[in-house]
Amino acid sequence: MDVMASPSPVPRPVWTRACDGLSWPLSLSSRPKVLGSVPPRHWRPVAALLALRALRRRVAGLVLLAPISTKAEMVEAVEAVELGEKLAPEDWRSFPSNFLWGVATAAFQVEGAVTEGGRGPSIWDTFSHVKGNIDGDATADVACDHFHRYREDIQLVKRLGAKAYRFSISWSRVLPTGRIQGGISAEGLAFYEDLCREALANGIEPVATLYHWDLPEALEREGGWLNRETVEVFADYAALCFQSLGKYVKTWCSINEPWTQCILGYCFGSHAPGRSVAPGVEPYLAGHHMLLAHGRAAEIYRKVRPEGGKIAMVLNTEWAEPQEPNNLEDQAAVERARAFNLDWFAAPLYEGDYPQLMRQRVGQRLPRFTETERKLVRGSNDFFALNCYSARYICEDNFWRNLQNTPAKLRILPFVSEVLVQKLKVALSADAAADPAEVPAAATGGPATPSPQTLPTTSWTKDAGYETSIPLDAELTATGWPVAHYGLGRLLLYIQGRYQPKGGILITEAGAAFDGDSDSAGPRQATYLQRQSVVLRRAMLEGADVRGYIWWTLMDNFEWSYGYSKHFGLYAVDFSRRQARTPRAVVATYQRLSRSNAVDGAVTDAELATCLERPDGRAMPDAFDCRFNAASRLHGQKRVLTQASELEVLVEACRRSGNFEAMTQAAEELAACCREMDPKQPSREARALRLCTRGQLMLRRPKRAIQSAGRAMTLFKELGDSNAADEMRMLFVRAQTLREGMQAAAQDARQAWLLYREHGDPRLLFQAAKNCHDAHHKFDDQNVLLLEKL
Ligand code: PNW
Repeated sequence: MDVMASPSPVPRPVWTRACDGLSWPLSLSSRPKVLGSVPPRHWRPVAALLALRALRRRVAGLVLLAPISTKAEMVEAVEAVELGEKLAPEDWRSFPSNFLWGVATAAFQVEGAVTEGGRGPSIWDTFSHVKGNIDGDATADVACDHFHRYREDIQLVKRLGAKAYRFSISWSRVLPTGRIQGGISAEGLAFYEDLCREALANGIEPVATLYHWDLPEALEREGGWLNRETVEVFADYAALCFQSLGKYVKTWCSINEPWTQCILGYCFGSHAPGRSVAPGVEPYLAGHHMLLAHGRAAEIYRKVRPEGGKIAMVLNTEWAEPQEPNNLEDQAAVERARAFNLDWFAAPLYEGDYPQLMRQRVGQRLPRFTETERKLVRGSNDFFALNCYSARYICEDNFWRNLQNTPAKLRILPFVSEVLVQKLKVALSADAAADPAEVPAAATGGPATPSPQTLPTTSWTKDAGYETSIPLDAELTATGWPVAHYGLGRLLLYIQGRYQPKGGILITEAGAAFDGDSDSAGPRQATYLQRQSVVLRRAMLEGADVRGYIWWTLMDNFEWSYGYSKHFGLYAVDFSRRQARTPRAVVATYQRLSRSNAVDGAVTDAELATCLERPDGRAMPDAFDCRFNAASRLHGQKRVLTQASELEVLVEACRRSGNFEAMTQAAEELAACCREMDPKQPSREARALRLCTRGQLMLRRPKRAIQSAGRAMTLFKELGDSNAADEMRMLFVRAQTLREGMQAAAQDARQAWLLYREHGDPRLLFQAAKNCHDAHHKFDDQNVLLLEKL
């Protein structure tokens, strides 16, 4: 079942639910009761909350806990009390006693020793040795030298007070050719056995990932994840690992971040195996095989599983938040973002198939599960393993929004490898001088470049069809990911609501890298960790069943295409001084957190109360959240509402809640519906068109406003309502003026944009974006008048 069909599964926060069904007037005697029921220990959060709310609404001089005289104040107090009760049990700071604090690494990123003990090469060895693929042309040949220093590293984990160490097994270290038939490396297996024993001897639970992106190169040559056979080869490898390490490891991760591998590896080509030849086909195929491979591993594990043993596929996503919460198109874009990221893998695992929305948009290119495969995959996760680093604003993908968001996007440009730039140049250039031979071919870390004629016409990006942006003032981490803790909380609640995962949620990765030396980066990381713990606790109090939190990463390491330039480590590693490890400021924060197993005492109740809210304070309007959201979801599924009466209710609901975007769309549909289904009721259509014209003008959509005003004018004339016809004429003229104004500004914007494309001066880009913005907002003043009429 697609989430779009069901009403929002996440329970709405208690403070918006608190007043449902509250009837007014409340008897006077209930007033003291309300306040009297606040146990003293809750006064502080209640007071803090009242103050916060009062501030937010700019109500000057609301005296805390003073006699309440208005309904609004009463409602506020009731909400606050309930919130206080729920959020502030005396020990809200404490995590459950068995909460798993951990730290993570991955084989390729830390081990080094790439040719020792008979280890075979992996696709990442190949990819990273191609000049231009990795920032600074770094390789992971030595990395942190964890292979030789794991004992020392386990001591670092111990010093943190961490209870778990998540590491990954290098497939080609255990099976140099990827296959059992190619020989098992005893030395490779022994390394992981020693590592587990060392961890356990130090009171640390080993959490093992079978596959963290380093596919044996030998398998890649046979098609890698595009080859169905890899599913069975992986199953054999998994069985071997369960057999030799099963006595030590009770928590298994099968495959790490299929999304990242599929998109960066098979769509953008910025990760191994560096493919972007068929970005509308290969990512889906690779992902499909990864799901099946996980399913087979889980099936095998069930047969040998020891007491308490569990396995899950590790999924990653950023929280997707509509850039403009009132904008229906943005809401739809958010639905797409969810479907094409987390739900792409979570829906098959928990619901037995890809999201319906994906099926609709990808069609035949999206593989299908047979009945047996569906059963294999569905229910194969013993817990929900989640990696989450950020949140983003999502919006519809069109020229204007792209342009408007360009300055923000310029801030988050990731590392673009030389190889990619070169490939793009060749692909886009019709110029025969560009020599495709300069571009590495498949065997050296990426397939041959497509010629302009064979440029792919489909891609995951197009299928997903959404744009991401971030506010210009948002704090960014070194990888350009916005710091947005609320996103983690909302994501956890989304997962809990939609998938209700048995075995709870284990955060298998979260963390941040910051630029600068230890002095500047350390404290920012420390703050980051502390805020994460608050959001985590809050989401848990709201019902998210989170069982543990594993920080990425123990120490700075080979950060994939970024080489050694991004520092996620709790410990800094000096790669020029024999990989010396030094604790960052965040270590002390981590230690306090894991040892006290509680949110720091300095964190206030108010911080807890607001930590799920987006920083700009914009929230979904109520009607959007419930009634309208449900209807718009239906709409998204093309189950168009055909009854005029249903649409009328919808229009009214949106109008009341001030959701003009949605109201306008619904009114537009209502008008169309009246024309088609009820041609005998021109007055109904005319009324809908009037509302819709006003809305379109408000939303600065003059072209549509001209159309609807024109038709409404004719209808009102026919109906003999000259007042209404006059109003429509006036709106018609206004729409025309608006269109001219916008066209002029649009031309300016395009001009600046083209100049920027030609000269590359970013100031021109900003100019273009500003023109674009001005064009959109030029007529805001006039709209105030319209607003009053709605
Ligand atoms: C994850 N993206 O990778 C991995 O699991 C880790 O190995 C990695 O070091 C960590 O996050 C930090 O980057 C990702 O571009 C890499 O969206 C890139 C993306 C996402 C996850």
